[in-house]
Amino acid sequence: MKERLLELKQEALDKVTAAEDVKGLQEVRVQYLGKKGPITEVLRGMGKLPAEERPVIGQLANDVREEISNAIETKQTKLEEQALEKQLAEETIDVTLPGRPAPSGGRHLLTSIIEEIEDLFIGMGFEVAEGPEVESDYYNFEALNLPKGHPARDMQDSFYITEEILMRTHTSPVQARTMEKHEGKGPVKVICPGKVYRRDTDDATHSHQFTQIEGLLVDEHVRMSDLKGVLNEFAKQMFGEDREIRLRPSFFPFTEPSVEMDISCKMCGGEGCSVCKGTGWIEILGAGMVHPNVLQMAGYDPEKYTGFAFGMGPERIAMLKYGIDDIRHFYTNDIRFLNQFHKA
Ligand code: 2U9
Repeated sequence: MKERLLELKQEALDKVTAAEDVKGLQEVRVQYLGKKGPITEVLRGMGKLPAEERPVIGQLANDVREEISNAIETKQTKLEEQALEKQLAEETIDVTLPGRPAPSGGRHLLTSIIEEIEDLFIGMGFEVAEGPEVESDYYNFEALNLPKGHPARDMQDSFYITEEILMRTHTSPVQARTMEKHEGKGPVKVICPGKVYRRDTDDATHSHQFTQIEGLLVDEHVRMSDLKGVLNEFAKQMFGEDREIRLRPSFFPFTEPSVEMDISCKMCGGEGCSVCKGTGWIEILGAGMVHPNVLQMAGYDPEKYTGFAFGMGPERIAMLKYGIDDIRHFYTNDIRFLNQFHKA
């Protein structure tokens, strides 16, 4: 019986040594120390032994059991440490490695240009005013000296929703609404950015939806030179101190007199090139002194108040500034285009 126990002990200890993982180890434990295990078997056979041998065998059996159990504990701890080291080794993060940049979005180029223009005029004391994109025929046309049937209405082909409701074709109705809110009293100094809609076929320079920024200043004694001063300041800050501006006569139903403002061409410095079509000048915006009819309809006495207004297309300014050849890039959200103008 004693040999059998020692044989079992060696057998079990060899298996503990050979065990490669905790699971294998558990199997050894169950196989040798379990209720149906051979050592338990031996102890059950104790009854057949001579009485004087029982304590010896009993003690040996317990020693063997204990030795096997300790060997299993020790091996289990070792296996768990090895497993942890292996896991840590696999999980070791080389903090010197560059992190995977989280793809971050950025401001859309159009948003940046609009904010840049807004900041320039806010710097000159203008406030930003906004209004509804679904507008009434009155505020979009009538209030701007474009009575029903006026031919100039066709210049702005419109998306009508009902006889009297349409998608605004410019942000001018916002200025008309703003003046009305002032009830003919005191200065109005606002810029009005926003989306506008024209029933146009999209191509490289036209889009059925685009943005505008218009401005209005109404007060007593406002003169054309004030308009020129503000536009000159805008051009210099937006396009560079070295740029010249020129005002050419033009026509808009809601301003009289009306002008268009050009800036000297950056590519050729005014000599004439493909960008400025040989003129040396690039048209940027339209402007003029607010038409007395428009002041009147908004409740301002044109004998007491005068004003100037201007309007520009941010897409056009972005296309000039960055040499973009197709207005549709602003709306088709092609990541290859957007990624070129990442402003945080
Ligand atoms: C009120 C009075 C006058 C706004 C003006 C322009 C000239 C102009 C164009 C710019 C680019 C339209 O999108 S565009 O082609 N706009 O040239 N806009 S004066 O005049 C106003 C507006 C409101 C009450």
